[in-house]
Amino acid sequence: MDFALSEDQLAFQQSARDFAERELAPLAAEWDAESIFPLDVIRKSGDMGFLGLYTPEAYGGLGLSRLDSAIVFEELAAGCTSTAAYLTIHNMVSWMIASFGSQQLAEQWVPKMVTGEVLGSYCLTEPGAGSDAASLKTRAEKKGEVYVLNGGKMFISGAGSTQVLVVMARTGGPGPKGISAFVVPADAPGVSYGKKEKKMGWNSQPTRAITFDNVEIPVANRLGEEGQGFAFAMKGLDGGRINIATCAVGTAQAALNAAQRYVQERQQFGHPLAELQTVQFRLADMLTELVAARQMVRLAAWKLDSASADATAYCAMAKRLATDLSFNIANNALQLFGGYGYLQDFPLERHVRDLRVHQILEGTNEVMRMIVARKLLQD
Ligand code: FAD
Ligand code: 2MC
Repeated sequence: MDFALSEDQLAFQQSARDFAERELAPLAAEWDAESIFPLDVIRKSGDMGFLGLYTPEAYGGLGLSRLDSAIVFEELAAGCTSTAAYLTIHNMVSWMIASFGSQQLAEQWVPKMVTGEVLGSYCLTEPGAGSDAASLKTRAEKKGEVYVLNGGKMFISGAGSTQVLVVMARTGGPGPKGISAFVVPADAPGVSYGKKEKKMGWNSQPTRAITFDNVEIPVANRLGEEGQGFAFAMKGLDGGRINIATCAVGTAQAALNAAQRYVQERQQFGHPLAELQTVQFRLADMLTELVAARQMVRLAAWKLDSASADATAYCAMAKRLATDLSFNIANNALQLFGGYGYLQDFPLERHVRDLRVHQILEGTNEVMRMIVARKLLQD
């Protein structure tokens, strides 16, 4: 067993770190404050391969492993959590179309997604179906050569600014087996968007509800067979949860780096804060938990890469652990900054606001515990 990163992994990590320092970190506060979705920078990230990290090479992606991709996303998140997190969702969508769509459908959409000409959104959640995703009600009725979509989605990341939607909709009876997945052009007649939600964090990407009113899409836009959509959605989320977890770790690292510097500069009671053992102990715990979170994420990514039978449970464990620990690390870093941590002049309050939602989306941390406990009790 070798825990060291390979030369290739170190090179990916360095190029992602350089991109994050050059293109993301300097503008992250402004994007947050003004709710700017930085389309130009997102498209530029396509030149680096970041829009198709684990998308198959056949469609222009880099075809990296989940582990390699996690290393890259962690670095990007240290620059801007919210933008990096959107990149992960886009990667998940392009991977789903490439993996589960017909060759023709994949050729139609995926190469354009890898360059950034087309950006994607993942549409599972509905107003009445969040954690209980299999209860979703959006319907797709087959009428000849088309499906007619009716219903609504809630909380869709990127919505209104993306060009392609992967939509989970009901083609059959109740429950997960009645769900199919479709590729829907975001500007198809009958697709409409709600207001841009005002959020606590993740402000550099829009979040909107979507309504489908008699939206006609070709049968050829279905991913796989009828009834496979829920399993596809969950397979997408296995990797998505690693991504959300690794973005949390990257953000926690950025917060810890800031705190480490600050306590050595800030003087109170005649000496730097770093000389206080209570501060040292806090930093030691933050670093220990950060390393534990990162290793858990990498283990889960490796499980997914190895198609291990318990990969889903490991992805859930990693998402739960890393997002909880990372939120606490960022919150502790804010505490070490005292009142300054609460000011928008420093990045700590943004890190805390951005990380909070990592405990909620791509499955709440309660749902993660449910997945882990089911696996534990079934074995
Ligand atoms: P609910 O399911 O109503 O849960 C409310 C509370 O009850 C939670 O604490 C939950 O953990 C708890 N709970 C529910 N059931 C149980 C149970 N059985 N046991 C214990 N506790 C339980 N969705 C998409 O499809 N695509 C996106 O791009 C997307 N982006 C998002 C972006 C943002 C900023 C946000 C906030 C959400 C996004 N979501 C997206 C939706 C997100 O995945 C859901 O919010 C999440 O899955 C929870 O669903 P809910 O909000 O309906 O909460
Ligand atoms: N991979 C492959 N198949 C899977 C799977 C996975 N990871 N998870 C479930 N399935 C299959 C499962 O095997 C079963 O099929 P079968 O009966 O043939 O074995 C089927 O799907 C139904 O699974 P469950 O019986 O586990 O379904 P249940 O309704 O009990 O709920 C649960 C499963 C709670 C885990 C799921 O609804 C869930 O993940 N909820 C959270 C929703 C969520 O994560 N939303 C995120 C939205 S995206 C987002 O937030 C973004 C920011 C993009």
